Amino acid sequence: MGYTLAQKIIKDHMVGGSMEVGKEVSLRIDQTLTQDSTGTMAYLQFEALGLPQVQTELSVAYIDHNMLQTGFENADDHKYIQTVTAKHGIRFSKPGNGVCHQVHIERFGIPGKTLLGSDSHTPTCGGIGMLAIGAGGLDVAVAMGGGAYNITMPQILEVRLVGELQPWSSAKDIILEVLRRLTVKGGVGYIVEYTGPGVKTLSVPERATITNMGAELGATTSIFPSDEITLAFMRAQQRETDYVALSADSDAVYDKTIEIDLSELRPLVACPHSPDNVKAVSDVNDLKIDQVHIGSCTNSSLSDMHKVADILRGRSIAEDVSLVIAPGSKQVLNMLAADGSLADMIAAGARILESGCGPCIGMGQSPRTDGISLRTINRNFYGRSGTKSAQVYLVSPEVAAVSALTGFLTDPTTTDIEAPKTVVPKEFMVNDNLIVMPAEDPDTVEVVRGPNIKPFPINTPLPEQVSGKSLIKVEDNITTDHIMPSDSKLLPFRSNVPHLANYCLTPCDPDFPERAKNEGGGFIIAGHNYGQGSSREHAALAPLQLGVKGVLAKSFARIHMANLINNGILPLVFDDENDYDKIDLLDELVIADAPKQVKRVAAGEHIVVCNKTKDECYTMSLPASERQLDMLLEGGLLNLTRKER
Ligand code: MIC
Ligand code: SF4
Repeated sequence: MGYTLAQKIIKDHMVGGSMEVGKEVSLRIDQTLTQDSTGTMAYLQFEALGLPQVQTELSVAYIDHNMLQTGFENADDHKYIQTVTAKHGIRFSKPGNGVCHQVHIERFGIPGKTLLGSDSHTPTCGGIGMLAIGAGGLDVAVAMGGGAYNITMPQILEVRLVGELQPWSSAKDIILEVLRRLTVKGGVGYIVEYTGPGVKTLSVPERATITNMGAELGATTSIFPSDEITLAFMRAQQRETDYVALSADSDAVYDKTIEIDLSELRPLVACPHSPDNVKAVSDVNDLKIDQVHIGSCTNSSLSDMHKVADILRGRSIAEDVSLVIAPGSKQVLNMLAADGSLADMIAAGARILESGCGPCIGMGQSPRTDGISLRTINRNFYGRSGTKSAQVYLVSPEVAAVSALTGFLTDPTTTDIEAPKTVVPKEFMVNDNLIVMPAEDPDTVEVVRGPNIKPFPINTPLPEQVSGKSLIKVEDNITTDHIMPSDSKLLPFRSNVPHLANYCLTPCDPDFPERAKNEGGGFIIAGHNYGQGSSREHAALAPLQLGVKGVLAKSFARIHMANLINNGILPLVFDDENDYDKIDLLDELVIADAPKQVKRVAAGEHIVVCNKTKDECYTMSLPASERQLDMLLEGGLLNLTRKER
């Protein structure tokens, strides 16, 4: 029996564990990336681990999220990251160089290698056949130090593409169709592999849009084969020597297969407030819009921008619409400037933003009260734009640009505008002058720490009895944007957990932080897919700061569950989902003999949580590997790693 592409890369990088589905497998990590909003914490943790130089083949630190310098905080973090990376052998991508995933695929990604990134959209590099996985900052810190990254061996979901996209349909519509069919939890426990004759019709930037937004499925990662189209892209980036041809064996076996006929896809839109709330644009037509944002790591490549420029050329945006465009990287922006496309965008009325995440993470351009914003980004979670009452719709760059002209969400097939084609240039403009190489003499580098960098909470070993009240009860699909909101006011405090903790879970319940403090900590009660979305470790660190000891949920999202365990917080899953209904706010919960119970999980036993208020007990599973159980016993990965030294 042959291997799928992902299985081949896993096999090549396996340093321990087993490739049996559901078992833990340890992977050697070739490359890492961090971005600034998770990176500051990742480097503080790297320092706390006492590691000298990075052990990876390549590690890059990007500045792309915290780009609004409305006070000293962000600039201080930039300086800290620049100096700490210089000292430890990491390349530094300066602010202005672009969004981490866009730059990484342009300049660094290599087919067949492993990439671990402290950002959930790291799978973007799966577009060139890399096994690229998003993780919490601490996992990335350990990988930088040469440690393995452990995953639960996923099943492989094949998405077989046939046919060819029709004019006005886009790569974005392919991934929106996958989301429509599978939902935001449909990818949990899977790697998504794209196969079939339709693959050859898609360029690298199109493939990258699809693997990028695979994060919204909850998948471990997504991957395309590496073929002559990949080669042409890498040659155009002057990186031909990094190319390796890769594909699945012809007799590979997939755990599940879905087929998409590209020729049947029509322009799609994800409606508020979830990326899987997908409809045909023609079914929502005529929605009046206030704002259009084109950019983000999903749709900011040069070919996306060229399509937008083609649509805007010689036309003018609607009176009531604000159009903001953020090209994904300096390379993209520079080439748009050189070939005149930027002038076309400006002439049409676009507001050009610097190359970074910007509005995607609420760093500026928040819509008006009750505003309708059309965005090419990947997440339309509640409140993420920075305006709670805003409604964000996710679309392709083509639909976004046409709608900016009409002032309404518009199905472009109904207009007389000519559909633009996806063209990847034969040669990209290569100029890496915003990538700073690490210091040749690290000992001379002084790491500069601004006053906003505060000590982060570290848990203590698991006590004999874990007890506390139920502090909040939330529904299904709670995102990390609910747990630890991030906008222009909060993002500057990513290195100040005590401050951030005051906003923890406030979109669900404004009183939660205060209650948690007054009660001396306790438990969070949650529905399915708790913690979907971002890799931000702050969604575990802020609850830890507030004394949260465990989360009792119907199910968890992958990265968030790992982050909870890394920080010594118990993620427990109801054996009987009806027990969720039995727990009320402020019920008193107790896990007796906690260390003994946790140790017995390795032998297949479940954890008993007793509700003293109701005088009843619930059995719960603790979906953790043996190593993760050790972490929980020690109070987190940092404590365990230090102990093992
Ligand atoms: C996001 O898109 O939600 C982010 C902001 O890039 C996050 C990282 C973070 O919270 O800093 C992610 O995707 O992991
Ligand atoms: Fe940045 Fe948005 Fe991409 Fe996250 S999803 S990395 S915030 S552009």
